[in-house]
Amino acid sequence: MIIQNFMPEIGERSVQERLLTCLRSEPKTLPSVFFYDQKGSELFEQITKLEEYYLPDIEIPLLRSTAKKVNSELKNCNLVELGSGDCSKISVFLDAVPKDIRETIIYYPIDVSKDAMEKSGHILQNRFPEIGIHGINADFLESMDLIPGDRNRFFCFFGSTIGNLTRAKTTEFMKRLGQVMNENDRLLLGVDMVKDINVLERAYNDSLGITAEFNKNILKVANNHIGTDFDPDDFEHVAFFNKEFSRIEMHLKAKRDLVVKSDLFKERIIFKKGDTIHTENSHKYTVQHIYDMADTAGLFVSDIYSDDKKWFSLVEMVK
Ligand code: AVJ
Repeated sequence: MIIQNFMPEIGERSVQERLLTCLRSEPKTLPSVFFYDQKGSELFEQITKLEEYYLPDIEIPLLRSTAKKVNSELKNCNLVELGSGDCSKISVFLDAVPKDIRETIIYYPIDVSKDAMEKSGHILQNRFPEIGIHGINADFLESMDLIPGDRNRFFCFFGSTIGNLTRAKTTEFMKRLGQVMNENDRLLLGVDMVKDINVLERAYNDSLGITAEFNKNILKVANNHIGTDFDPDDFEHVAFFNKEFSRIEMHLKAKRDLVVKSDLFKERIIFKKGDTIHTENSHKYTVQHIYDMADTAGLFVSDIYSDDKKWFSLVEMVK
């Protein structure tokens, strides 16, 4: 296994600037990438096991059944996974691909976290010694053109991660991918589908309150970076389906008037009771949205693999 590093050195200073800019903006926001410190990643892990959080329960068997259907397309390919994380999804996917095909694959995980990649890459390599692994430590939005086009490329973007991007970012991402892809390349994109609003809202308002804790943990992450004195107990977890934008939105709502101070800067962050911090969007798609997305990218939808209830889809696109 080799890992190539393309991450620019992002100083703590610019991380602080980013957080401050978000908290100064109106309405206030905190970017969802900041959920995932050690504690946040543990809480997310717990979310994936919740009865109400249906996504992994559906996506994992779907990864397996889809891998079986597309495995002939994987022969001699560069298998690129955008945002590979802990490699658990690709592991399920590859497990359903016959060994004689796996032997011909070179896997290119792309992720911002070098630690996660080293750790999960080794686990994957032990499980599938026949696969070449070439890790790319980079932001997937900036790095899809780093993958050699000497062989057919099979791009994977699992886990509904695309759902966290804004509409504008999604368009930018799809356009770039459309430019990078060649005639023989393919894309397999995981998207969570629009469904009964109660099912959607329950998935982000679980009865054990784990999602609430996950949401509030972002305030502790902010405290660690910018020395603020946010008390998570001063905020209420709010998650609802915004029909107009077809997305679950998560917010933190101030339970009372608050003044947040920091050791690092003089300015105060003022909250009136009921003011919110927008922490996450999780877009949900219709078949129409899927075709529109392909259109923007100059790609064609060649297949949509879904579960029986059509709750989640793995969309295959070609140029
Ligand atoms: C990891 C982005 C797929 O949007 O459902 C889970 C994150 N947020 N519960 C999602 C999340 C609240 C999750 N993704």
